[in-house]
Amino acid sequence: MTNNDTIIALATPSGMGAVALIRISGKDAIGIVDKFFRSKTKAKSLLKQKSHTIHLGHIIDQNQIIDEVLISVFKSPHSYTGENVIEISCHGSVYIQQEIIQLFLQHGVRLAQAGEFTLRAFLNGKLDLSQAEAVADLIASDSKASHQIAMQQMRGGFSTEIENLRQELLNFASLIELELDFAEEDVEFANRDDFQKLITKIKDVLKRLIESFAFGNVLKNGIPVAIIGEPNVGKSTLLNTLLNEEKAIVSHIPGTTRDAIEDELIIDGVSYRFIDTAGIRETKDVIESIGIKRTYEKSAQAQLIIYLFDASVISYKKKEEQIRLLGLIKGEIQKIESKFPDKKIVIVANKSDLLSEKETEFLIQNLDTSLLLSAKNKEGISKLKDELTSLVNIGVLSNNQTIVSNSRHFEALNKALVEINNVQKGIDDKLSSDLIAIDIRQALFYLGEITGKVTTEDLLGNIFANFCIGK
Ligand SMILES: Nc1nc2c(ncn2[C@@H]2O[C@H](COP(=O)(O)OP(=O)(O)OP(=O)(O)O)[C@@H](O)[C@H]2O)c(=O)[nH]1
Ligand SMILES: [Mg+2]
Repeated sequence: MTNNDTIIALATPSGMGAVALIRISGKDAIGIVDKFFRSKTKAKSLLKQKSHTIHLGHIIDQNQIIDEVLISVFKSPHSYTGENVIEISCHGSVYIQQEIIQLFLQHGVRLAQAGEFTLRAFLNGKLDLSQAEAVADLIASDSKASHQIAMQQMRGGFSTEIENLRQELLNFASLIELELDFAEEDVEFANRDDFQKLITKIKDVLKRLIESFAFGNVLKNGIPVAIIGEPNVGKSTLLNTLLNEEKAIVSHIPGTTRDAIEDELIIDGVSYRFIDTAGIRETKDVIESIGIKRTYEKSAQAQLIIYLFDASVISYKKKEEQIRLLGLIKGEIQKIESKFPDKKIVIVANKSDLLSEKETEFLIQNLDTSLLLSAKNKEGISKLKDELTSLVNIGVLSNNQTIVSNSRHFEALNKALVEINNVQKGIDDKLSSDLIAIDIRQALFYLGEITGKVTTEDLLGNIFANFCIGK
């Protein structure tokens, strides 16, 4: 990855559109574009224009007008990449886009690699590494929650915190290493009380960030919600109704669903992944058994479980029979609750359309839930959605609490915590300064990996390869 050449890429999605944006960055960006630009009003050189100005004119190749365009000029260091940047807004025909890009490719510009503009921004100190990664998250964000996490990370909240702690730790490392030079005189430059305080503070911050990951990751990728229950209670119908799409096969035959079927849906700005599962029952059918095993696995992985049952079993029944049947349902619910003691289980009664008013009232009085709906007739669905929203605590987000959603950061935070714990142990065991210094260096390394103070070619390659071209 060299940093001296001039790169070009389409920044808008490929294909036809009203307008397209082509971005060029590098030392010679302005000069190269200037050779092929003719202003519409008066002759002017782009090289002489101020930064952050826009110019209307033509892109011309051998006296042929390719397009009428708007050119934005950004001069180093006041640009996204920190280099000279030209942005060409042209008409969104695929032909025009390609003609313009080809023209510059033939005159000393090369095609940018994925994420190369942002990589340059990072290398030129415009962004730290976690901020650069947040740019990719921001582009990929598809819900209010994931957008908020990415924005927060881009503002640099959490990398500033890490960087400050790293600096403090670095100061101590230098003092302790200085002590090594005076080993014979038995001096202590680093105040041990202050050092202990710092280690405790770093540990607390690391732990908090590591814990936030579970929540951040779930919000970013969708909260998994498993829909479970006995066969034929309407699980697949509920999935279809939620998604507004005939995603899963519905039939009156119990045991229709074998494999888990999932899809995403955004409710109130939070993304969920609903998982329809095979109905739970005793069965000799080999394939169905595998499906049921999978139901339990999916439930274990899910953040929330919707336990659905068929409320219509009590219709046209005598009171004693209703009570007995409800007892059976409650027994099933208890079994599920004891199987997943740590999970939030939402109990939902389905097929409310088959109940009389009296039966509905009986149910509501005798159940711990007021979630009664008809998946088939799409009734009572908004109440279920409200329940889900109230269960997901997005308060953490609005509190501006830092949330880690990037698995690379999560890994580095965990490694840093291991090293900090080693430092702590070293202090407790009264190890000599030279041994403690080694652990401190390791912790500094992992903390630096998060903000990009410590980087390797491999690390950068991995991160920026996941970007889109043109960003
Ligand atoms: N009246 C009524 N029928 C429903 C309702 N929801 C589902 N059904 C019917 O119940 C039957 C079973 O529905 P499914 O959605 O396939 O049930 P399931 O729980 O996915 O069943 P399995 O995949 O076999 O475990 C179908 O005939 C549906 O039309 C409802 O709200 N009211
Ligand atoms: Mg089904």
